[in-house]
Amino acid sequence: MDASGDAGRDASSDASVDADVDAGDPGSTYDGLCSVSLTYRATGSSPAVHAAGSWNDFSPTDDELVDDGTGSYRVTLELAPGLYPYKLVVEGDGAEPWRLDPNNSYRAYAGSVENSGLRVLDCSLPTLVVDSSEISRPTSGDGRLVAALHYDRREAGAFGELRAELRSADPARPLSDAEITRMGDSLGVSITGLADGKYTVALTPVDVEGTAGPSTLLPFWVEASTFEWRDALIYLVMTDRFRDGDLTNDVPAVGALPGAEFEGGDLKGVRLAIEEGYLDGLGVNAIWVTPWNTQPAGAFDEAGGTGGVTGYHGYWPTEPRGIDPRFGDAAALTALVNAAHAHGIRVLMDLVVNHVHQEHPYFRDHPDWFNSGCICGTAGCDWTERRLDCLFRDYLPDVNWENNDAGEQLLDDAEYWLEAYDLDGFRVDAVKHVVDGAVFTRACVSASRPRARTTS
Ligand SMILES: [Ca+2]
Ligand SMILES: [Ca+2]
Repeated sequence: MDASGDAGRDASSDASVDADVDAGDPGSTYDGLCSVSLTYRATGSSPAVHAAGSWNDFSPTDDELVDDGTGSYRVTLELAPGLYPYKLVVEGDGAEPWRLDPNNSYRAYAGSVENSGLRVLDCSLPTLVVDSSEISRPTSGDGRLVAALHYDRREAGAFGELRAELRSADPARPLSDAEITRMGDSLGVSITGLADGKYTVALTPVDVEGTAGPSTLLPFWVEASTFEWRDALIYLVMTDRFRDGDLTNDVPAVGALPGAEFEGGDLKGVRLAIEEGYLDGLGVNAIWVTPWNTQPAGAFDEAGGTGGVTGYHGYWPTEPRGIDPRFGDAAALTALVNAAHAHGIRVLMDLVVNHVHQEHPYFRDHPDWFNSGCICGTAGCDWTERRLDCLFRDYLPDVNWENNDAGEQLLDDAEYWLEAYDLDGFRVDAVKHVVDGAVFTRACVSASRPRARTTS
């Protein structure tokens, strides 16, 4: 997924399921429920349309979407913040009545049934909505961001303080008074004179009662020519085998098969190569880095049963948000990303979402988040027929993406990595084995919920 451009477009297409602005008296009347609207567009017929979801026990008659006379149907619901699987029940146009909401790409499951996912945000928190944003670079050294936003208070108090900062490879700095224009609930951002590189404007609204809302992030690049992912030259970096930049984190062999030990390559080695110009010298403008997640200490049987393999490749995560010390640490990853950005190189994280290693806390604490399928490729367990629930190995529990709690947690973790390390996107591992790849990708993008992202 693209961490910037596509996410912004997808978020806006989901506007129909965002909580509505409530014109009532804010704060004092908040009852724990937030209004949220569903819309449906009918063409060529006038069906009866209802919303059937977990909030009404999937009743096909309780919540009717009303036609405004032009074929635009709408219902406004009052729901507690959370995620609700639902379908639209459209009767009278000749097609199967129960259907996914064509206006909403997000998915949630009820049992093993795929549904649309209605995400109701916490409307007691103040939020900012991005109305527009534009990047320009009239000359080298004068990159500019101009953005317009507005304060959306819903059940929060009136607009109080605004926290605004510019993040880049340099230490973050607050935006100056000259860079922010406030008029009522409207907000303008105008930054000029930026050198080439990657930046993120982070805006956090605080209401008059002192409650801070979610930060709105505007990541953007200032660069001489517009970057297009479809034209990118992406280099796959196998970190452990690329370059050993830090001898102090090397570990002794654990008795694995030849070629299956950790060999010492690390994040620092990748950074050094970038700083020397090795990658941009090849014309590379994006790197896909094998997973840096914490891996098990020892070796585990490989598929042929002839010996052990370590997690040198990185695809056996044992922690949701940890970096393996054999690859480096948080400072090493931050330094790598900063160096890449300084060389005009995007960084893709290799996101492992199909499975975890059996030592992972999610498997220990939430066994219900995992499939109890067969081992892929064994008798009666075809790699394709059982692609969704088979286990690669018996020590690699397979995540059940039909469990909404599991899916939401893995998406939260993905978002954490993206924001904590200013990454530019993901390469999603083993997509074939995770519900529908397209659905997952859309869900991942849509998950960039209140922290709206725009522009690239
Ligand atoms: Ca090393
Ligand atoms: Ca799977």
